[in-house]
Amino acid sequence: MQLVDREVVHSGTVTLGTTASSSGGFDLVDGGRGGHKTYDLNGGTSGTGALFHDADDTWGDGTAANRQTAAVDAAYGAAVTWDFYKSAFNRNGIAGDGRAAYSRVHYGNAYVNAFWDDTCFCMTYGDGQGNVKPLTSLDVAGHEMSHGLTAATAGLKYSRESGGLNEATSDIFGTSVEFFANNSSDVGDYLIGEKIDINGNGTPLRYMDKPSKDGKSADYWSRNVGRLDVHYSSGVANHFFYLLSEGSGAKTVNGVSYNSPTYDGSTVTGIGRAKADQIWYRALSTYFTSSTDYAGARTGTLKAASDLYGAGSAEYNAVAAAWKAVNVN
Ligand SMILES: [Ca+2]
Ligand SMILES: [Ca+2]
Ligand SMILES: [Zn+2]
Repeated sequence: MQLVDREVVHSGTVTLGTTASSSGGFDLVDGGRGGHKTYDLNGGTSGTGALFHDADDTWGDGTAANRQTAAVDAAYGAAVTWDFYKSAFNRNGIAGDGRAAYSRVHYGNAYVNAFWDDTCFCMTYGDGQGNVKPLTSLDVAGHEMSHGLTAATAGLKYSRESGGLNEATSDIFGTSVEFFANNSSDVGDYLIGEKIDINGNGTPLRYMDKPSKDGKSADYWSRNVGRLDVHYSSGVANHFFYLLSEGSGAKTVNGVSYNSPTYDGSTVTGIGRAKADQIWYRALSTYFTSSTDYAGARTGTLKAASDLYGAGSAEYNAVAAAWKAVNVN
């Protein structure tokens, strides 16, 4: 495994693992993290295309015009996600078995999405509008790969309230991956997709402090929230996670300003993202099932907080307060 600086589109210059090739040069294979491989689909939509290879082990140049650039973004996203799961949860990879996923970039033509596929246990990225805005930012990578984590644990069904919880789990851990990276070119924030400019006007895809800022997501639970698209019903849990981590009201984190409201006007005091991550992960991996809804998520996270910090602990009480603040009782 080599450790060399590489230029990536969204994350500046980073250090990653590559592997010397038997035929000379280097392959984009991360031997330190299960042997994760990154492939060039070159506009294709199936198979694995070609493994990225480079003569001198300096990859990409920070522009989308260089086709290695999105590849190192993808490899970096996979590496940081791997390291975050290991560091935060002592989990060995997405499935917890030490097996690496693989990543594919340059999928299709001007494809404006990225997706995880459990069948291939692989991650795929499009190049975005005009093939110049690859969807390879860190939070998107962490989001998509965390769908693999959910599939390997709770298996939350991708519809109605369980689907909202599935989507929120990906936003939660995608965000935590971004904070964990501690990368000054893409600081940690409670916004989703702020680097990929998918709306074309510089706004992020989603906001965790007040999800309705996107014009579509729910801030609070209501009886019909499960009828929303799962990317909008997720708002309730994203808002819960923000409140549990940072608390209600105005706050600036890493230079980004937030102002998180509560359903009942209550004040919530945060316990920090690290503890909120532990509670969510334990609930996801121990108590949530395929059919867990918001009421079940409340019960599961309270049990998790009780296991980790004690019933009646400040953390346990904060979980209860944060759910109440998003109208889950
Ligand atoms: Ca960021
Ligand atoms: Ca973000
Ligand atoms: Zn998703």
